Amino acid sequence: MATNRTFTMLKPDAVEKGHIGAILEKISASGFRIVAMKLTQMTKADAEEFYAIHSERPFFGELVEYMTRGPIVAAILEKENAVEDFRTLIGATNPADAAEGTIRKLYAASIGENAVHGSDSDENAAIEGAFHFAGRDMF
Ligand code: IDP
Ligand code: MG
Repeated sequence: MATNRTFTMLKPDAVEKGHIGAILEKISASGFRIVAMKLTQMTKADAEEFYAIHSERPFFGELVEYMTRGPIVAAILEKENAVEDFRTLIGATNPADAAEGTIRKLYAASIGENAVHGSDSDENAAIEGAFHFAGRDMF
């Protein structure tokens, strides 16, 4: 079922570089409403669970290290067709392949440190949102 919601994280590199404001501005200007949002830091166990689907990939250790090294901004966003439209807004996983004007093209350094997460399905958007937020923190 389409929920019109997606889940995002502004990853540690984006926060370290001071890009929170610019990225949130772009998200708002693209028509997404913020349903929930917080500055938080994932533990190793959190990152291993969140990215469990990638646990057999060669970059898994590097990914967990990166995602836990500093605070992130976690948020749930609402818009018609949210999952697909947000993936379009962030661009390809590798910023070298990302379209002009996308968040990853503008703010990501590499395929590993790529500034922002976006859910890849409605089902995962719901799972990932619930991983970070309780119902009482969603508006
Ligand atoms: P996505 O974030 O665009 O959905 P996924 O393939 O789901 O991309 O990978 C999850 C995250 O793992 C990426 O956003 C990136 O941070 C990291 N990652 C993916 N591929 C590589 C790689 O080849 N080397 C290092 N890190 C990677
Ligand atoms: Mg993914």
